[in-house]
Amino acid sequence: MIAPTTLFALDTLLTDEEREIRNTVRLVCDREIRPQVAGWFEAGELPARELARTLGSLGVLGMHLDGYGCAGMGAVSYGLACLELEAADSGLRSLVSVQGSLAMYAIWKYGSEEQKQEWLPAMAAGERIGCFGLTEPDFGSDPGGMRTTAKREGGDWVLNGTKLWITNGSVSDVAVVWARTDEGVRGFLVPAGTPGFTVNDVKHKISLRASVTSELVLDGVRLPAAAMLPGARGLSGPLGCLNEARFGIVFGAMGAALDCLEATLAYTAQREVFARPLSSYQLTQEKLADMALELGKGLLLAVHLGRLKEAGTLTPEQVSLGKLNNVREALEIARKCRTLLGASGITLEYPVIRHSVNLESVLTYEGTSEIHSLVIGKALTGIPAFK
Ligand code: TGC
Ligand code: FAD
Repeated sequence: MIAPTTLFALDTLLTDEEREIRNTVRLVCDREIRPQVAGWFEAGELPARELARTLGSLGVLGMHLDGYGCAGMGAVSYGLACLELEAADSGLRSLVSVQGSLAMYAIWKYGSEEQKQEWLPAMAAGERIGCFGLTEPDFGSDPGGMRTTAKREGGDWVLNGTKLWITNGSVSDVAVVWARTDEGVRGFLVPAGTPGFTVNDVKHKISLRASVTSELVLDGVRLPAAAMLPGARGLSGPLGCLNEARFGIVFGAMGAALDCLEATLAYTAQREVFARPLSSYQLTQEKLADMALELGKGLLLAVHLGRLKEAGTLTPEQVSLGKLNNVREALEIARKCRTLLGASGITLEYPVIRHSVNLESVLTYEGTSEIHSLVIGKALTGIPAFK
């Protein structure tokens, strides 16, 4: 018997340091997260503050950024960390993606020196949490339509509007909020507790239950001029952050798929049907082979995109290729694994149904599969078909 990643000799593509990082993240997930994650999912609660400190000590928060207490690791190392985190639960990877690739990245890339000094070291350590408010109730795929406004009043900015579906919202110390101004879309740092800023959690989720999802309400929120991110102008500001988080998902989704496949290989080896192990039937083996193939292809694509990112040549369209393929295939793998587990597949005793319903969110956030198809379609034809 050979493990799916061994079949593809994936390790031969990785450096010693990358393998070590992957193994360390896996170890911490095995020890501190896996034993509890199904319980958090069932309860719909996440000990986010405690987890952020654990993840901060592990060094994965903003690990691909340089300076300000960040680890400055390569893209493949970051991707492998996302893979291991998402093998535990997509909600955990979401916490890390939003903290490191969206909130911290926005400050790191577009912030003033004072903003970086104030927030980044504490966020890298997991002592402070950030969220990223782009989506609104009526504008998800089309953030360019946003209604949240920021208006100048004397030396201050006054923000009004509502953001929805915001990961980490109610556990955040700072929200990166994108708003329309007279000079186009700009980003603002809104500290928790600012008068007029309220946060309400989204309840009754069936997916990503081990993740905090919130509504941010900005009602006359007054901020000093220094709260604006000076380096981000226009929609390219927030969209530039999305490239980072989408890249993490290219690896992360394969982590969820790998966890499903490993659980299913173990299950089908011990489950007897019609007096023989389920794994001994040709129909089962065809499913297992197809899943290992898609998993391996997705991992090879992820590492390839990671190497392009490290070389500084990765384009947003290439990130879309990875996000579209790997989330779509991970969801297919999770569903196929569920069939092999039979009735057991619908319980939280196994990770498969949890990954499957989580991946429904992953398919939608960070650009829906349709949006990524359109990005690729535009690249191939030169014709934007969004509108
Ligand atoms: P469009 O006119 O094409 O572009 C406006 C400006 O943005 C630039 N641009 C990008 N820049 C950097 N990276 C990208 N990927 C970019 N895509 C576009 C573009 O060059 C232009 O710049 P400039 O200087 O000329 O002004 O914009 P559009 O309004 O037609 O929209 C294009 C579209 C549909 C692709 C974009 O709006 C889009 O990606 N929509 C999807 C929105 C989305 O993904 N939202 C995610 C919210 S965050 C989230 O989900 C977190 S989930 C939690 C977790 O990660 O775990
Ligand atoms: P819509 O944009 O209304 O799309 C509905 C359907 O229409 C989709 O199938 C879509 O593909 C399709 N569609 C849209 N436009 C087109 C088109 N031009 N052509 C064809 N089909 C189209 N956002 C944040 O800003 N920060 C966060 O931290 C965050 N976290 C999230 C966490 C969770 C659990 C979830 C579920 C979402 C999160 N989001 C976050 C929001 C997420 O980015 C949006 O849900 C996503 O961008 C889609 O927007 P929407 O839900 O409004 O769907």
